[in-house]
Amino acid sequence: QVIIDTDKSSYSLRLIIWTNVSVCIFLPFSPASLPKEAAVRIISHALFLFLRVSGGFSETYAALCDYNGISCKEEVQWDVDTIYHSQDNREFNLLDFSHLESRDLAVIVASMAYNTWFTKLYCKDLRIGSEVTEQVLHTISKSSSLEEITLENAGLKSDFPQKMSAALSENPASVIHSLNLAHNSLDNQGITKHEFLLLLGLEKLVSLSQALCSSDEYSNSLLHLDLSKNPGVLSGEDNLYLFLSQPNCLVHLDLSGTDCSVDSLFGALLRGCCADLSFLNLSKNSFSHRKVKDTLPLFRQFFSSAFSLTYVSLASMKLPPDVLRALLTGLTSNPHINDLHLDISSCELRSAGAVVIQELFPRVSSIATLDISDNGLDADLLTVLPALSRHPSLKHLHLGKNFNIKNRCCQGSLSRFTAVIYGCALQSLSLSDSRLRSRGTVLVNALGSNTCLRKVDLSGNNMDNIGAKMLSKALQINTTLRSVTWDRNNTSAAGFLDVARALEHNFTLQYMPLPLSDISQAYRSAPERTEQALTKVGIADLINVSLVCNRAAQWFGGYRCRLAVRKSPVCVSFCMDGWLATEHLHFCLSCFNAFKAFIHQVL
Ligand SMILES: *[C@@H]1O[C@H](CO)[C@@H](O)[C@H](O)[C@H]1NC(C)=O
Ligand SMILES: *[C@@H]1O[C@H](CO)[C@@H](O)[C@H](O)[C@H]1NC(C)=O
Ligand SMILES: *[C@@H]1O[C@H](CO)[C@@H](O)[C@H](O)[C@H]1NC(C)=O
Ligand SMILES: *[C@@H]1O[C@H](CO)[C@@H](O)[C@H](O)[C@H]1NC(C)=O
Ligand SMILES: CC(=O)N[C@H]1CO[C@H](CO)[C@@H](O)[C@@H]1O
Ligand SMILES: CC(=O)N[C@H]1CO[C@H](CO)[C@@H](O)[C@@H]1O
Repeated sequence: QVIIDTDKSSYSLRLIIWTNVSVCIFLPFSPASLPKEAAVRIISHALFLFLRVSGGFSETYAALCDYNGISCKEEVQWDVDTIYHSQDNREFNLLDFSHLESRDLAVIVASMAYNTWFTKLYCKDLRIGSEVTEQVLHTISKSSSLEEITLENAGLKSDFPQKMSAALSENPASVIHSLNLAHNSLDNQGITKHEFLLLLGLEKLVSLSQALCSSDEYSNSLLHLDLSKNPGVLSGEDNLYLFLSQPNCLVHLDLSGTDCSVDSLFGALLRGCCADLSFLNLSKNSFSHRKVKDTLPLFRQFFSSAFSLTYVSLASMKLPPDVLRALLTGLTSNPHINDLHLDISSCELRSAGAVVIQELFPRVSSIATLDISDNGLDADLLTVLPALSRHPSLKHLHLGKNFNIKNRCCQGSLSRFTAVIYGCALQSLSLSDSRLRSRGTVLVNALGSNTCLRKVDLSGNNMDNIGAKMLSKALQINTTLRSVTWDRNNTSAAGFLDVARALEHNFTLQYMPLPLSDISQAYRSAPERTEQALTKVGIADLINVSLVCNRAAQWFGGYRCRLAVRKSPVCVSFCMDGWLATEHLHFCLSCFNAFKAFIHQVL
């Protein structure tokens, strides 16, 4: 969802990003009465966004130049399109353009923020001004492709590391794993280089213990420690425990996937991290069964005394029932926190865990979001259910992949399930990937009369067209639902027509992500009817948008496509350039229809 602000009003568009290359845009409003000037601004913004996510560097660059009122340097586009692409070069070297002005460099760097081609940004012995630095930070806060950044001897100011760490924390999708800021005289102030390595969770940490314990400065300044997905990084690193057990101001600790034994950590956390720690991700590790009994009291004590926790993940590890008991007991007696997001998905809880939840969960009022998906609850769901429904503050529940119930017992239990779960005050519910099949229809049907749920995820349930029909009925009765996710349900054109009809009569639903997987399958077997359904959901026909695709075998064995929009006298003429896998082409055509409709309405 993208909100576009113009002088007078704001418009929201739905952008659906697909395979990094194509984007569908849906308009939930009718822009018929817009003044032309506003219309042009909206469309150029939309196209601009469209281009930015499309990976087409030179078009993004052109649009940005235009937007900033500077002339666009053709040599930049030519270099990128011709030299970089033909040599399969993904390292952008600012030195190639060092003769340009600072403003030009800033726009070039800004064009990389949403670009998916370049993975490296290189600059050495070139002093970059604040304009460029600012765009580097912006790009860092947005890019999900940049992996390596070299800004060596670039005249960076001493506050750069702090700003960079802020930019990084805004960008959960960042994949930066290498950073070279040598020769910038940054070390005297603020965060040091070692700390940077820690922030980035570098694969090859030089020496964690050395970095952490070399001085006191870390305990006074380190806020964010992310060592995730580095199996073995903690082996022999007793110094980490030492660091954690001293008073510190750590807010964010991610040790997921580090092979650490979770139970041995809590003694340290209890001593040093109770005050500030808010985010704790320990997923994909394990409990060492040998020691677990001894450490349970520490574990419980930590959860009863932590002051600031908002997110805890112990997902994807076998959680013994005693540990679950200690966790919930601890949280129950913690008066400091509320609104906690607890992720204990894929913890193999099964029957034993279900009993603990039934007994203790209703009293853990600090939890607002609970993920207990994929825990083999199955037949024990009905044990767990009353505990969930009696819970005073639970708002968001992820319960999918727990419905492997034998068919004959199932219909009854699902209706009971439905009655209970819809009876409570949940705002969002995810039942994705539960293979509910036709038995899920009772659940979908009941959505119509539910009055609390605002968001529901029913994807991956193979509910077929009958499920889609139920959904359409539920949507036609006014409900509080704002968002429905429906995909991977083996829905064909007939099912989509039902849903489309319902959406014509909806009054409350605001968001339904395009069911890409079902639609592309439906498209293959019945393109016309599928398009018809898509058209009903607000996609009209339009003349003047062209999508030209050339077979270009060397590019990923797919098509090289160019989207052009031309309309005089307004003269919008932007292009999207991208690579499309063969099997995606058909579906993309319908995406483009949506895009066309948007343009048609606006211009
Ligand atoms: C916690 O870590 C796991 C594994 O690294 C990751 O998949 C998950 O997204 C993390 N949680 C958050 C909220 O970042
Ligand atoms: C839904 O709400 C709209 C607008 O409030 C109303 O016109 C319509 O009759 C309602 N439909 C049903 C089935 O309640
Ligand atoms: C999908 O639905 C079709 C009928 O619409 C049915 O023949 C087919 O078996 C279904 N596929 C699966 C995987 O359930
Ligand atoms: C559509 O675009 C083409 C150029 O691609 C142009 O020649 C033609 O006049 C346009 N048609 C309309 C109706 O605007
Ligand atoms: C067309 C499609 O994606 N169907 C999926 C529906 O959901 C099941 C899982 O419940 C998948 O296995 C199917 O592939
Ligand atoms: C007929 C009707 O009310 N349709 C609405 C369905 O929901 C979308 C998104 O909020 C609205 O734009 C439609 O007007």
